[in-house]
Amino acid sequence: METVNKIQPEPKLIVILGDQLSKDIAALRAADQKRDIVLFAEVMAEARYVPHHQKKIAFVLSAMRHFAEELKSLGWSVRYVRLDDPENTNSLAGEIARAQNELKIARAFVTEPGEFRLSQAFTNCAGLAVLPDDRFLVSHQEFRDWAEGRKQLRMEYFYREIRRKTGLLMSGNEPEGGRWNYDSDNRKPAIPDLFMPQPMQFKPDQTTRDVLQLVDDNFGENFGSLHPFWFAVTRNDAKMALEHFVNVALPQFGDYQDAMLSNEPFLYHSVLAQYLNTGLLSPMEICRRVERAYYEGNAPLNAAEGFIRQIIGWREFVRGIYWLRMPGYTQENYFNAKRPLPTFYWTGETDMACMAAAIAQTRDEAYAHHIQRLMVTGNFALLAGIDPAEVHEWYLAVYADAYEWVEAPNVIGMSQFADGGLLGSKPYAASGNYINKMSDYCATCRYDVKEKTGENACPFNPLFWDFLQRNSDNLRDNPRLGNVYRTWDRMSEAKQSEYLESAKKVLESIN
Ligand code: FAD
Ligand code: DLZ
Ligand code: SF4
Repeated sequence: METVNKIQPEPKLIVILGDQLSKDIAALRAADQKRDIVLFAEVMAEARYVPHHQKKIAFVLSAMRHFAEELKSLGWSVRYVRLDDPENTNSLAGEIARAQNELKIARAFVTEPGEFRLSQAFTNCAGLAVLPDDRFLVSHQEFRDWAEGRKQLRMEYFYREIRRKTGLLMSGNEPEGGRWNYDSDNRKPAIPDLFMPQPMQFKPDQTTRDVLQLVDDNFGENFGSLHPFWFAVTRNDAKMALEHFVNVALPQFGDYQDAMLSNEPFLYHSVLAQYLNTGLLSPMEICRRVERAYYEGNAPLNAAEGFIRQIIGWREFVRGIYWLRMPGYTQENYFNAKRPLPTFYWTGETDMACMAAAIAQTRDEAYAHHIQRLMVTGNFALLAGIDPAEVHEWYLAVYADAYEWVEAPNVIGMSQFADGGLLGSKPYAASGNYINKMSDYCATCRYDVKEKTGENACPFNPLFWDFLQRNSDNLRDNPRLGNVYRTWDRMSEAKQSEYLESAKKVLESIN
């Protein structure tokens, strides 16, 4: 009898990064469970490329360990390299090469990394194939095609296309309720409420406690409080956090989306971005759940639409911008702003009550919601002329949800206008009046928000005018700023000098 010598395909190495913790990730779908080896590596290069908040490192490493255990329990062969492994080469490229070498595996597969620096590093890895990351709704090519030939890129038009593509909150070809965007209904200041919802909190298990010890030992000097640590670190718990958000906070999410309140770091926000960005949750499952809440009568349309827009609109849009403009995007500096980041961004020691509150909760929770990031810490940096590269590094370091693909366009583009208006039609610059309208911070502040100049004036007030003056060449012709420049032009010279003098004193004091 003739024997047939079947050639067995060689095993592959399947690389899973710390923000790819999903069973549906492309590299795992390309794997053969019976033959291939899945690699996870905790490495110093990833823990140190910016001085991450302690909670962020703990979250990522614990979620990696839990996901690796889950895969093992499902029958996968897993090679898990811990941070304190004496053989650890401490870079992802190094660990891929070491695994290939030790396991005698030539071919490796990874899903495309979210950050440009890592995607560059992987181009030099022998035998490594990079698969597209299809956790997003829009591919790089689709975004490039959409952007091609447009003078300005505006999220709103992009968003409408994704609504049509996904069918989310659509009634046939029309948006549910007849309008695409209910943002104008979403600007109420919040009212203190004894029953304010809080995000769901989880008790650390033994795996998380081990990681907390590791983080304390290795990164104890980093910014941020490690304890209490309450993030979900598994998909099951993250799903519970989603369910909790939909039930307790979503109905008010729309109305109070832009509000800020002392001692209420989360308000009606979902606090899901860290789960979404690491793959514990997927964008469509979150959006479908929120859409269902609307159709079942458990959330108003302005909340459901506002929330879904953030995910299928802003989140996809900023990712498109990042890959369209990298490399180079993180160095853009339209206003040529040069001032170093003030130390109080790290210590929180400032008399400005809004800044102190946003920084303190960033330190405690590795979290601040969008309006705090944009209109408090971001606005101050913009007005004060802080070097956008330093601002970018700070944001990348301090939030549990921070990855460059989403952080950089929000900071360089939206918040600092350092890309000269690619992402936004005008800078998000505001005086103290905006913060006073949307928060209760000013009531307890050492500064007076109604004072325009002088020692007791809210620093945002003179800085606002100083910013517009300093950057007049770049901004005066912006049609959306016509009114503010006309107001400035109508001021007496004495008043103008008072503003500029006052701003100078503020800037001297922050140095
Ligand atoms: P919610 O307010 O509940 O919003 C729901 C979801 O929508 C978020 O979880 C997030 O996935 C998405 N989303 C909302 N706004 C945006 C946006 N502008 N861009 C992209 N996605 C958005 N988001 C990050 O995920 N990582 C970052 O590093 C990051 N850095 C930012 C820096 C600045 C200066 C600014 C202005 C915004 C930044 N954002 C970032 C966007 C936004 O502030 C956060 O996504 C949000 O605060 C996370 O909290 P949440 O989950 O409670 O969001
Ligand atoms: C954020 C992070 C940290 C702190 N540590 C690791 C790690 O040790 N190993 C790993 O694979 N990923 C880690 N990550 C996530 C990566 O930085 C992330 O995959 C890249 O920034 C690409 O988005
Ligand atoms: Fe912030 Fe100015 Fe209000 Fe103080 S007065 S909390 S500095 S906006």
